[in-house]
Amino acid sequence: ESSRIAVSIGTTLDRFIKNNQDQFAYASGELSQLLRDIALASKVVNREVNKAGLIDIMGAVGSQNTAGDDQQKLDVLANIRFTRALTKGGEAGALVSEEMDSFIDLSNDGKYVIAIDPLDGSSNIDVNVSIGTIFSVYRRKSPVGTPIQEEDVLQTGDEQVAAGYVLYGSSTMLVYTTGHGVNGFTYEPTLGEYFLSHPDMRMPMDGKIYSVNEGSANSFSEPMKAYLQYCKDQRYTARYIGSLVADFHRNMLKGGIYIYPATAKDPKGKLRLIYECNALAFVAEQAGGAATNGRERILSLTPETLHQRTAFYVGSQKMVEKAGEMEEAS
Ligand code: AHM
Ligand code: MG
Repeated sequence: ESSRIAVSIGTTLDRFIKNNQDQFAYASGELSQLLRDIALASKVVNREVNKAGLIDIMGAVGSQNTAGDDQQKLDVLANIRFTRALTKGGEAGALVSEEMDSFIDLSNDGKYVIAIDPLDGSSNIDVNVSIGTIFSVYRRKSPVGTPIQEEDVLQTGDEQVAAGYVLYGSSTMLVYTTGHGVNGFTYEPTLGEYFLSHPDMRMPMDGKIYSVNEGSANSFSEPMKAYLQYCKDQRYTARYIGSLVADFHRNMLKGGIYIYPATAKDPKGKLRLIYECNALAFVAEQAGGAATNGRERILSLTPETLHQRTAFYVGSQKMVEKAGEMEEAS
């Protein structure tokens, strides 16, 4: 516990990052700058998200992203904002994004690799429901100044040096970890600052909320169906926004489990390991929660491709364990 980050309330994100910089494994200041860049881009995206209902930036632009989903204009904008913010500083050597087929090699001396879903939950944009940004930071493995290799962009989640998310909700929040616990910051729009609002976040060990798209239940595995029945027998509460960051965040605060299992449509699960699951798995574990693919820890999985999908079970430790036990027993 002594390795936990030092916190004091009334602290801006900038000050917090500065105060805790020496906790980072490689305290060169570059990781701090990356976190500041992400925070700044999220403020710009937040502004666009808030304006989305007012001006005509909504709707598909006619392109599809790699996963074949309709790409909304706001997704494109968010991708541009984050890409710009992360390429300018020189700290990032490569970028992986949900919105881009392959990774970007920034051919610079950047020591870090960033994986990002700039705007997740895109089906919720048009209907004014919460959406989020998810990010992971890795150290690059190949020497700086040489071309980015697969080993740089296909790292296991355990190798993340920082990860987090931004939730564009009733308030905008930035939640992140550098491997020393999890801290949450709430955006004050009139001041344009994030303030530490949720120091040292802990996910309840157990909970009573389950978040699954039960409309697909007919195509779930037998153990998964059995787990859903178990949730009902326990009289758990069903909550599903369909926006991963928002569902995750609620369950982190209240105790619960989010599951996106294998389905007939997505036999390997829908969510992407590198830029959706790993970051939330890191945050969950750092907050005392757990994340698996039903059987194995998400953070121990070795990705084979950039846009690889995985089944995702994340949330309160006891709930993730229970769902896993039922899976194992099958
Ligand atoms: P996206 O990356 O295309 O936005 O899809 C990811 C989203 C998650 O935010 C959410 O948890 C899930 O897809 C919902 O999927 P479904 O509509 O199949 O329940
Ligand atoms: Mg996504």
